[in-house]
Amino acid sequence: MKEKLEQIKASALDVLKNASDLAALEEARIKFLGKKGEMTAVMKEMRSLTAEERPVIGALANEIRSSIENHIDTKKAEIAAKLEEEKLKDEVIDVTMPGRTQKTGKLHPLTKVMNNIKDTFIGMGFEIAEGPEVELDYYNFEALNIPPNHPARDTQDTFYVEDNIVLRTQTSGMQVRVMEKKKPPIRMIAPGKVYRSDALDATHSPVFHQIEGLVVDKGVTMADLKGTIAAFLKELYGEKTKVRFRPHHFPFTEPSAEADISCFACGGKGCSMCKGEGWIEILGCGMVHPKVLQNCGIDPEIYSGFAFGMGLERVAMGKYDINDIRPFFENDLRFLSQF
Ligand code: 2NM
Repeated sequence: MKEKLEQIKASALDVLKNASDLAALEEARIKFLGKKGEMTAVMKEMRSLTAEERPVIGALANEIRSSIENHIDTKKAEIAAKLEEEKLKDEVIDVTMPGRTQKTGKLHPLTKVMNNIKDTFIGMGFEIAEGPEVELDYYNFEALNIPPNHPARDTQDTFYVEDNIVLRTQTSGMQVRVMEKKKPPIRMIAPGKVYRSDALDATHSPVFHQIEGLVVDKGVTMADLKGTIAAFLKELYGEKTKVRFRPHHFPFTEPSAEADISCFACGGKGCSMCKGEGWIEILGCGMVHPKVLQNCGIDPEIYSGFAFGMGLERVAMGKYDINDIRPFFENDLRFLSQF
């Protein structure tokens, strides 16, 4: 029996030496020390021993059992240490490595100029009204005193969705909606995309942005129009900017005018930016036509108002010295990241 025990020990130590993972260790423990293992099998034979032999073999068996246990524990610690080391190697972080910089996004130049203009009008007590780009003929034309045969309705200019539905060619439909709903005083701007059936070139795009504005109250005059527009343009282009008004015609305003600013490039002397004129055309405006007020349920005998409209792209092109409208819509980062 002594030999058997020594044999088990030798065989166990051999198996343990080659065990390379925790599963192999557990397998060895069951094989040698388990309830149905080799040691247990030998211990069962103790009964056949004499009273003198029993304690001697018993002591040897205990010694061998604990020796195998010790070997298992040592090996277990070795394997665990190796696993830990491999794990740390995998997770190593080089804190001296340069970080990956996150590129910050930027606002589109049109968004910047639009925000600027909105802020200026909000500062003067205007509200912002936004609405549908697919618009009823009534709101886009009819209510604004644009009669059925007016050239502005020509299919050359307007995208028709259906007989009486268009892609809005101006944001004025929003002014009509606000006048229908709200009693004066009204101070509002309507910013947004508008559509015209134009071929794309350096100065035309079938989609562009407009900001239109409207003020309606008792006793509003052309002087209010001129003062408000001049204050706005000086805020946008600088206090030194001069503003002039020239007579013009729009179906929805009477009288109508166009506003020019003194050239921001040459200050009015004449240069390539203003084509030698010294002035740059910026917006259209006028006193709201009595028929338009009436169409919207506002009594023109009690109330009067002024309105204006401008193209955002044109303002941005002047501000940033850009001579082509197309890059605004091309999403080329080499262009967009400059602003
Ligand atoms: C412009 C020029 C002049 C305008 C008029 C109205 C309304 F609804 F009150 F009649 N809204 N916008 C207007 C006036 C627009 O754009 C060049």
